Amino acid sequence: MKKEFLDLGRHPIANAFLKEEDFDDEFLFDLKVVFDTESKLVSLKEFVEPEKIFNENYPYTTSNSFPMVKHFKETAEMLMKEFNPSTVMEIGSNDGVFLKNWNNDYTIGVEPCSNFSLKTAHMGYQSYTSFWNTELSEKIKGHHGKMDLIFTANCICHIHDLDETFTAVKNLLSKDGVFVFEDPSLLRILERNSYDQIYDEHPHIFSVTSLDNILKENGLKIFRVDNLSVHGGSNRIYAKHPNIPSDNVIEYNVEENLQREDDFGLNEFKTYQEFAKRVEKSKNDLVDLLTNLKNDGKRVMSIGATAKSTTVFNYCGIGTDLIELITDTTKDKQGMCAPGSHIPVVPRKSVSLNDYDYAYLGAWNFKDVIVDIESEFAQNGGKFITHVPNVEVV
Ligand code: JHZ
Repeated sequence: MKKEFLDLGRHPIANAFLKEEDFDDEFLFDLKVVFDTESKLVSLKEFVEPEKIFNENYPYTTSNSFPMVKHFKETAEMLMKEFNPSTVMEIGSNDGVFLKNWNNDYTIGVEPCSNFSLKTAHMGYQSYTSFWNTELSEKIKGHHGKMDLIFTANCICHIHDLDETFTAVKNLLSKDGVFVFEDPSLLRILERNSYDQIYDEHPHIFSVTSLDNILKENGLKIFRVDNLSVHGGSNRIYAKHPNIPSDNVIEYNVEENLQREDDFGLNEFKTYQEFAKRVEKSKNDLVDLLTNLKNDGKRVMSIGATAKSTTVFNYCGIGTDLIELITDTTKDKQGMCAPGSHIPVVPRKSVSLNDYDYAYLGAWNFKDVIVDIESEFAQNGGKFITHVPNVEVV
């Protein structure tokens, strides 16, 4: 049974940056969140059609966030060392930041956004421009055989039909193969009040508990969980076929994660109702802070035109009256306006931060990196604002 606990109001597509002439046609939907009392899965109440989101105009590229480039290099090295796979496939390969660490003789990318699949094809990787499903897994099996490593990051939680997704993975995974995937952690979101991980691209938000339930139903078994700091706290799940006699060990960290989530209350509906109250407080605190700054004549801008900040600005009703502009390193976002709030997005180099008193961290997940890069702003008296875990000036 799915029970609603959070209503964030009307929202645009989080990465649909737009021009002024398109404001009137902007697509909006109800961003509400539900908890499934049986599987313990947290999902959006209303899903947005994937083709509306992931197409040749999709602007988010992993390569524009250099800490993520390092993360995926280290991840690939670790997987190569430990599993030494002869065949590798990545689902949601974006602009090839993970793929490029593997030999293109035996590595395949799957990506529905053709702007990216064309790029990885140019890099020499067999690239399928497609959403992930059983039909595609059959096609790949026919062409390349089964895969020893199926990797995917920040992608499985983007797919509506999880049964179909995991069945398709099982179909293509070799007998001793490993399925490794990373997504934001529901526990960390509730602990840190980072409600801005909720947007159209994330139809599900995973706990280890819900994944354990759903993977089991679909004939896959979790044998390891790594807790990661990326994207404000993610889990890397390792799964394989059950009953492989050669290696049947489930590591202690799986039970540890399940226990930690249970202790926090992730299996109880009231935990989510309490989270909803904290989300509302966060909104009120942020709006109060920005309004007071404005009334004091202070100037505020934002760093990182993130999908997350689309949620914050639209839920809190923040527009150019409270935040003048956003800087971002991604060319495809620059010169556009942020979805819903219509705050202009500009290249970092076009702005002198010293003209501003405060910088809101739209990319709070890169706080340490950004504060370090912008140390001159702080030395000149500039201050940073974040809402994670609490609204504060840092
Ligand atoms: P970042 C996206 O979410 C969407 P977003 C998606 N749904 C998802 O799950 C995660 O990524 C993986 C810029 N930047 O990573 C680059 C600077 O301007 O928090 C990016 O546009 N200066 C697929 O959008 C944005 O900020 C910097 O110094 O919430 C960061 O986006 C750095 C480091 C980044 O993901």
